[in-house]
Amino acid sequence: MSPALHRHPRFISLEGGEGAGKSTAINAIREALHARGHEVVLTREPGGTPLAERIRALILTPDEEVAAEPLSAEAELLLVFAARAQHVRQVIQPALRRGCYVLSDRFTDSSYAYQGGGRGLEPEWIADLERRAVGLLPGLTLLLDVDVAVGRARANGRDLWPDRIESEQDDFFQRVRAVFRQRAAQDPARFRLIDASQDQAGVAASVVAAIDAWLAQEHPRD
Ligand code: Z5A
Repeated sequence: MSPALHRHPRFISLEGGEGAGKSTAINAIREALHARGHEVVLTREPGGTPLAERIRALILTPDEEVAAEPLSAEAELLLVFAARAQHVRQVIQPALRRGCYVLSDRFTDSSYAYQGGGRGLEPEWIADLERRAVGLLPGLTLLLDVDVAVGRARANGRDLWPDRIESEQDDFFQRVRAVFRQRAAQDPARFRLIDASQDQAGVAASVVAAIDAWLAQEHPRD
């Protein structure tokens, strides 16, 4: 029998496509939790530990800059899970044991969306890796949802070179968005869908309202 997934109430993830505004939103959540007296650990995926950040570089650096061969979809999936296995054990679980809230910019839902939806790998394989290598589910996941063209235009406005995944075409990102939305619809107890087409202040207000409602529901005495 494969191991079970444990959903932790102090573990919160943010998900969404490119340019959805996760960076601004995560800072607004951190401030809201701090203001309520909670200790918060902010982290991200792929990455979050020195070793996992090195794996992140392998995943995101354009192929020609790493080696004279393309990274296969299967190797990409195993690399995101190698990074996550380290991240969970080195950072997330210890912080949760200390009583902190953990806010992660992306987690396993991104693997279902990008490697499952985008690359076409089997969700059953991802689910098996999730149970065996991770074993942990966020208590709350905020999905920042925005039209692909809008998100990409925002990201392109930053004047940075696109990384290996950002260099994919629009149809890849449409499949990514569809999987995120499908997962949110299938698990309404965990997901909150945030309209990320609003301006930054509007998105920040929506995520903080979602956090407040969730704290009141999960931790009525906080
Ligand atoms: N990946 C994967 O494939 N599998 C996995 O399992 C995991 C990840 C965990 C790196 O993630 C890549 O890893 C990602 C998925 C893959 N690839 N892609 N594409 P990342 O989170 O580091 O990269 P990202 O999603 O591409 O980050 P991003 O584009 O920076 O998204 P964001 O954090 O949501 O955006 P932002 O930095 O907050 O904002 C981007 C720009 O838009 C910035 O100039 C803002 O000022 C502007 N912005 C933000 N919000 C707004 C609003 N509301 N209005 C106007 N302008 C805005």
